Amino acid sequence: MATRARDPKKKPGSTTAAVYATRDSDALIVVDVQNDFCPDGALAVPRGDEVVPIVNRLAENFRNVILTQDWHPPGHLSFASAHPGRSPYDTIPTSYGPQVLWPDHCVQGTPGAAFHSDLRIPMLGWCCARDSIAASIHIRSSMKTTAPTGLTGYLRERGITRLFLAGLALDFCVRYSAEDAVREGFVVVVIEDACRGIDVQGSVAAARSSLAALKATRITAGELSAFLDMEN
Ligand code: VGL
Ligand code: ZN
Repeated sequence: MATRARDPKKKPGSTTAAVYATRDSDALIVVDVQNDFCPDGALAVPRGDEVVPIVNRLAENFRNVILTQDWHPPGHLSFASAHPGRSPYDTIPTSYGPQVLWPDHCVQGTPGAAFHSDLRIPMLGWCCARDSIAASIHIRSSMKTTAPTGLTGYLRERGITRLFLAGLALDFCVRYSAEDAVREGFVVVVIEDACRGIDVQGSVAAARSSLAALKATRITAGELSAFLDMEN
């Protein structure tokens, strides 16, 4: 797959432009590959850092790469610390459905909110920060939802119609972004081995069945070339 991203005749140090296997209308959405979701982070996703080299290789195939960033103000409503008497991983009802309460994580401007330092994205198109506005607003998807992130408009303006999703966590932001993207009319492909899940209260299984019900395509990074050949 990685070899398809580049001109096979390219000599080391030559300036030949990359040859992409994907279409202009494709984008790779890299969800929340941030320090707090990696080992030793405040809300570590088991083996979350393993997605980094996979995402780096995937990114070489795309002209359009978008990074999303969980970016909470201090005291955010999704933090258990904002709800006296509650503990991390308790669930509370909200207007948008049950909300798992998290340890404080990805607080704006902290090292935990920074992207993993090994991410290498040659063609970064857009960085979409969620929840940058108010502690009382929760934007759990990177796509248009209860509050706009701007990403849907960016994608439409660029003529992007098909999204390939990777990142953290499969059972929360990747899942909700995939659901909202389908609702917004995008074709959605989840690259499952480029994601890792948190898995609270059966959330990975729930995410898988939701993706299956949405008819979102699920592939592995190693299947990308064959998938593109089949579709193009
Ligand atoms: C979120 C942590 C884990 C969020 C989701 O939507 O802010 N944060 N999963
Ligand atoms: Zn969060």
